[in-house]
Amino acid sequence: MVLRSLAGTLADLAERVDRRLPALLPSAEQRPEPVHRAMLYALTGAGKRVRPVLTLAVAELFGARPAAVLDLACAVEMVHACSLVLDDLPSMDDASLRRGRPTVHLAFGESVALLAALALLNRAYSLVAESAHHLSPKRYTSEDMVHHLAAAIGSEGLIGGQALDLLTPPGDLDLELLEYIHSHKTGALFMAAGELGAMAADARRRDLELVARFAKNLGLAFQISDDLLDVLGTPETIGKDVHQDEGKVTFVKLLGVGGAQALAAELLGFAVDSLAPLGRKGDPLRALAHFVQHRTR
Ligand code: GRG
Repeated sequence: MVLRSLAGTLADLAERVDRRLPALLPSAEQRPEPVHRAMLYALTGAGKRVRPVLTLAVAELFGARPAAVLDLACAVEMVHACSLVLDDLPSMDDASLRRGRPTVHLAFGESVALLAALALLNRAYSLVAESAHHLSPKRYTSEDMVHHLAAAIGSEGLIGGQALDLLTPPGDLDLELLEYIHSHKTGALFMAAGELGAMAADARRRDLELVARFAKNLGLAFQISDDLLDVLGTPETIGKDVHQDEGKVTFVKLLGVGGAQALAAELLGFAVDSLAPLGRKGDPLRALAHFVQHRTR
């Protein structure tokens, strides 16, 4: 019952993000129309909004009002949307379906997809800078927040994880390297989402570390469940191509379905354990971990 009402709270936060996102983009009628339309297309549709919900839930936990942090959370979703557009390109995952619709490069062409992805990333940075300026937390500067995001996305973060995912010969991949790849490719943005929420709410440094630990384990578990859905899901349920990972080394390949499920559960256990100092205040984050454990899309 409690979990059900918390799930409702998370769904409300996701809806707020959904409603706000289009308003943060230039009008699709404005030049260059194809790029603006592609940005909107990439950002909307049936996304789960897990990362911005994490930002909002963390910020609220440390005393910020969701309305004050909404644009910051939307910036996190813009970075994620950018990464999906790039990841789907023929030179990367070569995917045809995303959120139940043709991928951005199939709908708008490859050059427009690239430009739209870069424009989303730029918009995200300007929103983080503006939000940080308006929120002006005492413990963190705007530069801290912008640098934090930049480091999470850069070659030692998300881009680094993606690069190794694409470039490592399958024979060289063991569990340690796979964990490195996914904790960067997926975990780094989860960490930044949580940490930016905590910084926006002026959380203490030790709370920032707690959030980072939670989000890192949540992000890695989320990626493992993504690998599992690639094997166990259908295009209708998950809204994207399945068996995309067939030629790749994944957690499911290395550990089997049962082993990957057990590892995801263990990581979510670590994530939830790290919330202990928060007591019941941490319940929305526990509900998020529960969502990741049981997600079917
Ligand atoms: C410069 C931001 C940037 C990226 C360049 C392409 C790239 C480097 C990185 C790809 C990172 C990536 C797409 C990782 C996969 C993470 C993942 C599990 C995606 C699926 O996320 P969901 O399930 O998707 O949250 P929805 O559609 O629900 O938002």
